[in-house]
Formats: sequence, structure tokens, C-alpha cells
Amino acid sequence: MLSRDTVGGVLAAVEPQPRLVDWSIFALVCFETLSGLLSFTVGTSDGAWLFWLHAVAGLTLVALVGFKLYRVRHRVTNRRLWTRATALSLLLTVLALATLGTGIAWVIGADADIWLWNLLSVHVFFGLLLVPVVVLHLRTHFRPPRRVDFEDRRAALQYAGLLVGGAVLFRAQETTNRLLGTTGVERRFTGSKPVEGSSFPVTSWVADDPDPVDTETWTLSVGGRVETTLELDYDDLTTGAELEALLDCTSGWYTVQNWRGVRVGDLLDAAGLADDARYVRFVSVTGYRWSLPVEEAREALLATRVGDDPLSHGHGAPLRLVAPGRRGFQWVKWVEEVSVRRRGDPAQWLVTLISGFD
Ligand SMILES: Nc1nc2c(c(=O)[nH]1)N[C@H]1C(S)=C(S)[C@@H](COP(=O)(O)O)O[C@H]1N2
Ligand SMILES: [Mo]
Repeated sequence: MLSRDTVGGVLAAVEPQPRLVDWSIFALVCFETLSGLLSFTVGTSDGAWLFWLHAVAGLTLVALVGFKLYRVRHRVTNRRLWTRATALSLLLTVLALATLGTGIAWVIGADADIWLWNLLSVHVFFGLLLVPVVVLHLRTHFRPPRRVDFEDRRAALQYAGLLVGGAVLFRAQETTNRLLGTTGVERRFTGSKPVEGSSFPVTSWVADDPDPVDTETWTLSVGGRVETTLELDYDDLTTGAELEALLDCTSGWYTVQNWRGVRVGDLLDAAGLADDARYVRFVSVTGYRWSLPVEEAREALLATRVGDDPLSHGHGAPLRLVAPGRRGFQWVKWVEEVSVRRRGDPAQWLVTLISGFD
């Protein structure tokens, strides 16, 4: 049996001193925000380390937030200590626990539909909401770090202990999931859960929702840094190419489908590339767009069919980009323009978010 004293002793040994706890919570929140956002761009397993770090840092935060809440509990339980800042601190506590809780629950395989959202989207929502509240909280509670904070030799060991603890917990979670066969095993390294079969969700990023595209009047233009600009009707497309590819949406699901259509490399060969061609940009009828480096674009597909059927309107008919290894939001739907460019297209990040708003 563990006595209270032993538990207290162990806690005291691993708990860094207060100001250090506070500053490392801040540092980890910054890290989680950045790594979380960056993870949206990772689609291949060579970037899996980013998700792993995000998870381990999250588990370390659980311990640090635990220390912190235990330390400041009197300020909440003792009504006489309440100030105006207390309400904000309480809000922050709720947001922090909700973000950590939904993140952990999602990884071990839980899900729930909350209005239109699943647990992962709720995790992202709480996490983003947390950032401005942390900034406000800092404004009233700011205490600059002091040199002595970093001269404490024990601190390095304590942090090593906390991080290793986080890593071990994460490993243990993976193993338990596998042993028990819980749904957590189905999560891809990106956290996405599988959707089996031929019907999968129709997802549009924010407000991108065009009317069905009429294939009679629709054309595809291939232009920019090419030798000959092409203007193709639907019937001009040579759609014999096939590609099995995994679509992984940042809202937390993935599906493997067999796509059929035009290989982008064939289109580029037909138009002929200029010497300075570096990127290929795919533009939707809505203006939504994404670019890929030429070599990668060559291997991508502009699909007219998925599985045994022609694309539905929701999935991007008549033509949608299939970009293996890229996250779903980069798979532009309702493509009407392929333009070859000398440079990438930084504005695409903004356009993608606001496309469809008038
Ligand atoms: N034009 C356009 N293309 C788009 C989107 C969009 O909103 N507009 N959403 C993207 C997102 S977020 C995903 S996950 C995939 C989803 O493809 P699906 O609806 O066929 O499942 O399309 C991508 N292509
Ligand atoms: Mo998505």
C-alpha cells in the first residue's frame, strides 16, 4: 500500500518549483498550438513524430496543470480570495481540462457527435479558444522568470522525468489499445479514424458550396508556364488512369478509395512545360485552390470517378484533385483550372479558409 506520505514525497520530488511550472505550462501551450496547427499539413508517416511530440507534450501538460491546480486550489475554495481575475482563471481551467480531455479521449478511441462536430474538432476548437484566454491570464498574473529558476539542478531532472513519464504513458496507451482491441487502434498516426466502404463524408472546409457544375458548359484550362494553353471539354478528357489513394481529412477521418481520371503528368506533357515551371496550381470553380511542386503534381490524378461510380457533386464533380500523401483540404474539388507557375502560392492558405464567403 502506498501511504499518503509516500505519494506526497514522490510528488514533491517530481514537482518543479511554482514559477517554473507556470512558465513551462506557457511554453507547452505555445508548442501544442504550433504543433497542432502544423500537424494539419502532415499526411505521410515521415511526419508522424510531430503527432507523437504533440501527444507526449499534452500528457506532460496534464501533470503540470495538475500541480498548478493543486497549488492554487485555495484561491477558488476560499471565497474571500476571489477577485475579478478568478473568473478568467476558472474559464481557463475549464478550457484547459476540456482541451486535454478531448485530446486524450480521441487518441484512445472515444468519439461523440457534438452538434456537427466530432471530439477531434471540439479538441481543436477548445485549444484555439484557450490561446487568447492564456494571453489575458498572463496579463494579470505575469511574473518574469528569474535566473535562479534555471539554476535549480533538480529542475532538469524533474523535466526529464515528466517527459519520459509522458512518453511511457503514450506507449502504454498504444499497447493497451492493441491488447484490448479498443477502437483506439484504428486511429491513423494523424489521429484520423477509418471510414470503410464506398460512401464517405462530403466535407467542405468552411463555406465552399457551389451549385452543381454543368458538364456541358464546363471546361478545363491548362495554362501558365506551358508551351500550349489547353482548353478541354469534359469529353476531351482521357480518363483511363487509376490510382488507389488515402484521403485523410483534418476533421479526423480517412478513407481509401480507388480513383479514376486523368493523370496530371499526361496533361502537363500535352501542354508542354516551360523551363521555369516549378509549381502546378489547381483552382476550383469557387476560387478555392492549392499548388503542388511539379514533380509531385505529375503523380497526382484529376479524378472523374471514385470506386464504381462517377463523382457526385458533393465529392467534386466533374473533376477533383487526388493528391496522395496530402491532407484532404489540399484535394481541390470542382477543378476548372490547372495553372503552371514559377512559384508557390502563399495566398492559398488564406483563400482556402475564406473561399465561399461573399
Ligand atoms: N473546392 C473545394 N475543395 C475542397 C474542399 C472545399 O471546401 N472546397 N474541402 C476539402 C476538404 S477539407 C476535404 S477533407 C476534401 C473532402 O473531400 P470529399 O468531400 O470528397 O470527402 O475536399 C477538399 N476539397
Ligand atoms: Mo478536410
